[in-house]
Amino acid sequence: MKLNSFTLAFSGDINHDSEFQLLQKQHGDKWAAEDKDIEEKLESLRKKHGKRPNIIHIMWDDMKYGAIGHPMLNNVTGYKSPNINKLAEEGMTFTRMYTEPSCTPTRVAAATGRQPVRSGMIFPIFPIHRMGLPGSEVTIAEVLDDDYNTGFFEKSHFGDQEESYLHNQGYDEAIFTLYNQFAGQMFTPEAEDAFYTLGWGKDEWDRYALDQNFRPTEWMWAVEGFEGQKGKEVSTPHNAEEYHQFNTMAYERVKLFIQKHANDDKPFLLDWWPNVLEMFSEKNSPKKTPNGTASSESFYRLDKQIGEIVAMLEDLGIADNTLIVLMADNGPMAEIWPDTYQNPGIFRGGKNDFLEGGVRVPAFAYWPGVIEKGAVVHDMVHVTDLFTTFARLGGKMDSIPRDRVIDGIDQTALLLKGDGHGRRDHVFIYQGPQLSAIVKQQYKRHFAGAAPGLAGKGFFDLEKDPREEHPLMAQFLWAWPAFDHMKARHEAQI
Ligand SMILES: [Ca+2]
Ligand SMILES: [Ca+2]
Repeated sequence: MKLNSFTLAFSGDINHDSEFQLLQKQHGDKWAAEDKDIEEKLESLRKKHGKRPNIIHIMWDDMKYGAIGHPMLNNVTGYKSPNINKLAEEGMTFTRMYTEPSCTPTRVAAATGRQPVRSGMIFPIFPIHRMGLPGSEVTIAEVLDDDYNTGFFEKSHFGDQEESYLHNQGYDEAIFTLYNQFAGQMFTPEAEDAFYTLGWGKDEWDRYALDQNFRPTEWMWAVEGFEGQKGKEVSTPHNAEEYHQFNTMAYERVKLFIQKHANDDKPFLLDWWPNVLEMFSEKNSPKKTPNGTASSESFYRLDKQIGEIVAMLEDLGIADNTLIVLMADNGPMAEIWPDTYQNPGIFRGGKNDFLEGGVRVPAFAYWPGVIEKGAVVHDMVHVTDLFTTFARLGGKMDSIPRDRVIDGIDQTALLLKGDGHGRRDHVFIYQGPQLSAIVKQQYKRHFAGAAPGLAGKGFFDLEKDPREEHPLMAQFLWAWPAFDHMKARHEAQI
């Protein structure tokens, strides 16, 4: 009976996207057998530790693929990430982790297992957009529910509606910013004095400005809340110092959360999405990284904090029952050179691009004794997969809603069995509402800017041409209908 219930829970009853359904038809029997092994392994871990695994998801901003994860890369980029390099050496490096191309969309995708086009959260939210993650979306904290202690810390970017607040989206406790670092750093009198931002808070109005409500002045940056209670404002910085005070406080709360729940009967889910990388305000002197920009200096601070967190897990004796997933939320932001962007690195493009540089990010997983040491996996993963994988690890696949399409695929097999055990060979790359490109296996087709009619020269072989510099048509006439069918299947479900 038990066997049947988990077989059912892992297979057809989740309303997966059509592309996964095709894969499942081809590989379902093999995957069901694998799932049986995996369930036995998870069950033996549960017996050993007396509970299901803790899950920590650390996701920072805007970093190019290949900036960190190995001393060789650090030498080339001028970043310093000794702690993450060590986790990569002792854990798993993903070489095809795909995100959405900007902050809010990726964060929503991670939390809900759904591409943001399905919830309308298709662009980064700023003060005061008056929009946010709809309450009807089901987050991973709502899925894990009372079986897990759930905490969210630092940058949500889920928007400024109460229903989008994390303590109203299933998290037991949350301290979070509604917007991004721009708001915290640039919508301040100090930044306006330095002309980082124009026309934000100055009260001298042009005498021709008739509409006194055009420029919003009342706004709130960060909120603290507990499930079932009303949230309260905790920070709306007036200068860089107050901005950093909030981030420091959020980090302290991350540590307190781990200490508080380490020996609890229930495991925990900790989403720590820090306000790193920074745009302007990390002014270290002397510089601590050879690169020296705001982004590399602030990332060095995060890397140190990550090292402290891992040491804390070890001291508390819970490191081997804790999965940590570490990643960036999208590619580098080209708008501010050189503080947030020096060059795109191996791939081409950056934040908000449909090119690989926009959506293929540095990503690692660490789970001592469970994930193979030094694993490098080339299987494709999309950020939505974390939702479904965390639900599986938490034993809550049955709580994933069945009334909507779920893009996230359970990738537990990849974590536990390694390279070649992924269950995805495709990603759909959106810019806002527009499906701009599709990757299937090693092939990619650009749709953005393509004229209708002929196939167009929008086909790429990413193994031979990772920078997408040699658009082809004739060689890929076989792929023209294949991608057309794939696009039609996908759009029928939107
Ligand atoms: Ca971002
Ligand atoms: Ca909800």
